[in-house]
Amino acid sequence: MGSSNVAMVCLLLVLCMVFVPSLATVYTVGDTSGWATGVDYSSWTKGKTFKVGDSLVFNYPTSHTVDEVSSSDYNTCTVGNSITTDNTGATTVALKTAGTHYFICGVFGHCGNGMKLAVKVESGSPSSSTDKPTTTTPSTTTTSTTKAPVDSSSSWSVSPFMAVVVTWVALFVMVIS
Ligand SMILES: [Cu+2]
Repeated sequence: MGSSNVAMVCLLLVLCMVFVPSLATVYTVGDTSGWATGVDYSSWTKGKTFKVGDSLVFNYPTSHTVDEVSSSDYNTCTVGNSITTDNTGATTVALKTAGTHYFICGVFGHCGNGMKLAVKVESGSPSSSTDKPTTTTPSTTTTSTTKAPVDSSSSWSVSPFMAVVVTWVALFVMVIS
């Protein structure tokens, strides 16, 4: 019985390791519509809870940009004062600080046609402190670019699969011990 208890403890530890990183959510802005004119991003954010450690993925043709701006520039659709800007077509923005973050397209007229996104980020950390100690700099957000568009479901589909594999391995260990 002693060895099966050890196996059970190992199982629980590994399950924790598998599930904890998946609590940080990757949101694909606009889902299949992506980052484009004519999309209502205020209804896209409705019902979603954004937390520090989550990230946003913007997918768009390179005729658009992703600019983080101040609340006043967001409200007035003022381009040219952006805090960060990117136009690679696939922009990942890590939400590192609580508060509301504002994004618009920097192409004149596009913000007025709907390309404006306000995301209210809650401080309730997705227990990101327990995984990799990512010595976070106190900057607002960092903009990194990824070549391949990241699917919003990717962070959720991998971990449960790993959990199933790990569970079977642990059960196997318990049976043979
Ligand atoms: Cu645009």
